[in-house]
Amino acid sequence: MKLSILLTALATAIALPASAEESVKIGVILPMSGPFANYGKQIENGIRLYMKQQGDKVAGKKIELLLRDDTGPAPEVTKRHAQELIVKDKVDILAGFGLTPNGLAAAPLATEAKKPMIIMNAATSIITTKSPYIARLSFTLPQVTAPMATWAAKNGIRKVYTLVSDYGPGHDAEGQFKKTFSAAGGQIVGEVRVPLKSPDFSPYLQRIKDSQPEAVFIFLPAGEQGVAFMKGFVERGLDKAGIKLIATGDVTDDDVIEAMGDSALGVITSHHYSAAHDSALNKAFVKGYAEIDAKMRPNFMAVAGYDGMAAIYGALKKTNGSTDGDKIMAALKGMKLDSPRGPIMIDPETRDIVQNVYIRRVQKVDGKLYNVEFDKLEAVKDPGK
Ligand code: VNL
Repeated sequence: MKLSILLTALATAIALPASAEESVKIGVILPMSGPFANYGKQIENGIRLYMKQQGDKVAGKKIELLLRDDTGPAPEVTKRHAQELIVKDKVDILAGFGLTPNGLAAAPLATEAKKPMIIMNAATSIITTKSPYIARLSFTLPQVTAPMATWAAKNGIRKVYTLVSDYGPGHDAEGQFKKTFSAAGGQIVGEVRVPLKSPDFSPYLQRIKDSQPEAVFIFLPAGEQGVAFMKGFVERGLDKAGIKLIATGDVTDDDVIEAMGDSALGVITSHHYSAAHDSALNKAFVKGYAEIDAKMRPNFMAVAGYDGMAAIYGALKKTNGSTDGDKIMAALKGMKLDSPRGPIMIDPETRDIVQNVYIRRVQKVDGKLYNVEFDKLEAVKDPGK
């Protein structure tokens, strides 16, 4: 009798650690060094904030993050990390992907291994079509560009020059702007694509000024490039020449807007997230974020990291902890979440995000620069599909 009790106790003692160690491994690939390092950090902070608020256990399993640095636009580095995470580390889910070329590079591996792949930034429309295991919790360039083109046409702007970064998201932005703006009666008076790596804006700015458009529409990947463009725009007197600057919110993103200084005041952009978004959920998000990282203000990438985790947690709850790729994808399709940016949904057909897009103006709030939302389009799907 005593022995059997002892044996039972012993068995329980042995079994417990084993079941407690059952985990869901998430391989997160992000730019943690190089020119986009801040953005990897933004996404990582968003992920960590969600886990801090919700705990690191879902459906009885422990969530384990394996973070890898892709160093910036480097598809071959991403591919190597994805391969190792799948084969060696045996991750259940891939996540992250700040840049389009990196997201595209990992897509075939997700398909082959049947691993869900949660996109937390990369925003070229086509990405979600590259694997049935991809779901996107960030945005697409056509999704945020079309509202900007519509707003411009409605507000009396007739002649626009476009300048975009010469890769996937830039091509998407240029194409969608042209399409929507022309359909609304606007005219494209010039267009230029600038290199993804360290563009020098001076010659382009001069050409734009000479062609006297009413506005210039730009897409540049979030970061230093927007700051450089804005500086040149003012230095070369394009603002004084009466040329308006309109853009997707990548350019005036919360991470760099303060570095732009007053030259950014009045710039109109369209995007899905601003740290100034007026909702209780966002106020809690911004406050929680400051406790994770006091040096940074959360931007659109932070919110995508946060929502990406919310989607993963939600899916695991629905599958009762099963990490089967097909079951997770089925759970993600049609999922609705309340995000700090507003209501979001994963389109069951495309696995891409459906969300509000806001029109914002750069203004000072308590002495700091913010994108203040003043108009919105509700439940916008990616028009690029
Ligand atoms: C991408 C799109 C990158 C938007 C960005 O910043 C951005 C991308 C780094 O898909 O590569 O603002």
